[in-house]
Amino acid sequence: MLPDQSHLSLPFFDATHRQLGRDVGAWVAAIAPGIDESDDRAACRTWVSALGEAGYLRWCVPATFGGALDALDSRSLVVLRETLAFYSPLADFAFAMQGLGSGAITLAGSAEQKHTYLNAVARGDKIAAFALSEPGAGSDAGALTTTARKTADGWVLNGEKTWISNGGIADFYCVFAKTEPDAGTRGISAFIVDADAAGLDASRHIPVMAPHPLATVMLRDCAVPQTALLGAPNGGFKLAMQTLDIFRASVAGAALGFARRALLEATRHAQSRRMFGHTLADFQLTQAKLGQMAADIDAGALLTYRAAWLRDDAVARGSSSRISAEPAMAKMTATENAQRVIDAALQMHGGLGVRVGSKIESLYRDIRSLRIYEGATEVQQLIIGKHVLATASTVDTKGSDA
Ligand code: COS
Repeated sequence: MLPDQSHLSLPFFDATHRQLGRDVGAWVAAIAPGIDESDDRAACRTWVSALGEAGYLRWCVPATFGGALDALDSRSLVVLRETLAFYSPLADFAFAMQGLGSGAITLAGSAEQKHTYLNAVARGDKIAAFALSEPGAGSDAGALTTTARKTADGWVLNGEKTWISNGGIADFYCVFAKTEPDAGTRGISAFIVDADAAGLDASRHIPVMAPHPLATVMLRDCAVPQTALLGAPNGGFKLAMQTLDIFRASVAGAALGFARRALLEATRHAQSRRMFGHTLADFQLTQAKLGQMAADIDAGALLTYRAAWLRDDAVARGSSSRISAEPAMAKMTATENAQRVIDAALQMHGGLGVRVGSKIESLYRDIRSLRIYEGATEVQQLIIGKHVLATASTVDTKGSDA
């Protein structure tokens, strides 16, 4: 089963995206059925190796350090995640976390850091993780309390990071910690901490409704060398936000993959299920529902492709202007709409939809966390709202009120 990829003919994409979509679709369709996903951590390791071997992790890093293209290409990330998610949420997760976990190194790493980590990420030899959230700092990321204290040899980190994707299986963590505790968001720095660093404990696995590697990471007098500092001292908050700006559109891509799969499952079910002497698809009630689902998916898709295109276009033009509101709109709309689409698809399946082990039942669980991680819907609203306020103040309406 190959998904309909007609959306790749939209002008947001070029021939390389269309080819990438076809290639990864054929690849993942062939390999997914053979991968045992009953143990999420083992499955993620398998997916990282497979994605690395097939060359798809090269889209997570720039060409100089083993990547496919000179710079991260948001549209490729969206195409890859949308297609992987259609077949396997864990394949998508494994791919995405290699990008998010190494994104801060791509943006701000020294040549040596990039050489050490990015090449290995692209091959699938090192598993990456992004460690920002804490028990008291989720949406309010700036409230984090993990500290990094300067010593003669480097830094000593203390604190608790939680909800860390790939926690427990990662080879390294990009950790955000306070280096100037009284300076708010301007007192946070980023560090690369290897998983085997003394004082790092990622053994507390967090079980969740759609199982994937997730853990709490304790840092107790965790000493790292001076070279572990990532980017500018006290520039960590902005670096975290910039990293999220890149990957939020790709979360939207994953939501599209889930939603497209749910729509296909629902459509096929409606065409074959008989009731009252007809198929389910014969009823206008069903047709209206399918129509709404398709439109909801396309609304999220267009915002997603726009966000990715805007960023790629800015990079191509050498523009450093911030693009935050559009990825936020994409993530919010695509994930919220996907939740509604999957719920409608489940309803259409009736009892079959809630049977544990059915595709719709697992999609119903898989989509839920996408509305929370990498910035909950409410955070996206905040980002968009701030943008609206800032934009309004630049518009001059004098003389147009008469
Ligand atoms: N790019 C560059 N700089 C950014 C930025 C971005 N996307 N977003 C914020 N900044 C800068 C601001 O310009 C500001 O800079 P100055 O200190 O120079 O003025 C600074 O960072 C602080 O910004 P702001 O005041 O907007 O920060 P807040 O503490 O109000 O937080 C939100 C803003 C809520 C948007 C932020 O905390 C956030 O994104 N939270 C969600 C975190 C998240 O996604 N967690 C999931 C982790 S991965 S599962």
